[in-house]
Amino acid sequence: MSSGTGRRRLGALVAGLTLSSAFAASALAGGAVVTRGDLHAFAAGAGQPITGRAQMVRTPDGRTFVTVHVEGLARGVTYASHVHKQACAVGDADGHYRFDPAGAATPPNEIWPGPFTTNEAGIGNANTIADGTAGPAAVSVVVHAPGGAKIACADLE
Ligand SMILES: [Cu+2]
Repeated sequence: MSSGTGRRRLGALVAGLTLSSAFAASALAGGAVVTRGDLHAFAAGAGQPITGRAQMVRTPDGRTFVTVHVEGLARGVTYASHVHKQACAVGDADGHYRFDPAGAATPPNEIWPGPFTTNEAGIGNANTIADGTAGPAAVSVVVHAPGGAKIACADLE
């Protein structure tokens, strides 16, 4: 009698382990969604040979990583960078992407991979991790000059 109970408990334990490892495998197999694009100068940044790239990774566990690498900027200057809600060619990428469109105009409701300060070669790197999966309107990354002007943009595709 007691050994029968033991076997049922063991059976339940094994079933539970099998279920949890199956879940872990599917979560790993889920994969991340990656969008990226090259930076190019906007009209306000014309004259500066701005190049670089931006990348967004939407992770299976519901976070969003954004990285930006920019070259051709002034040396030792701090620039702002944000995820914007329109393509670069549409109204200079329009305004900032927001998780909640009616919410705050700052992180964590917006995604800001910056500010960042360039090195002596005029190169800047920035990254951020947002809690939440960016929606389909998170389509571009804009770099702003210290005064706020939009000087460069990358379409995330
Ligand atoms: Cu911006």
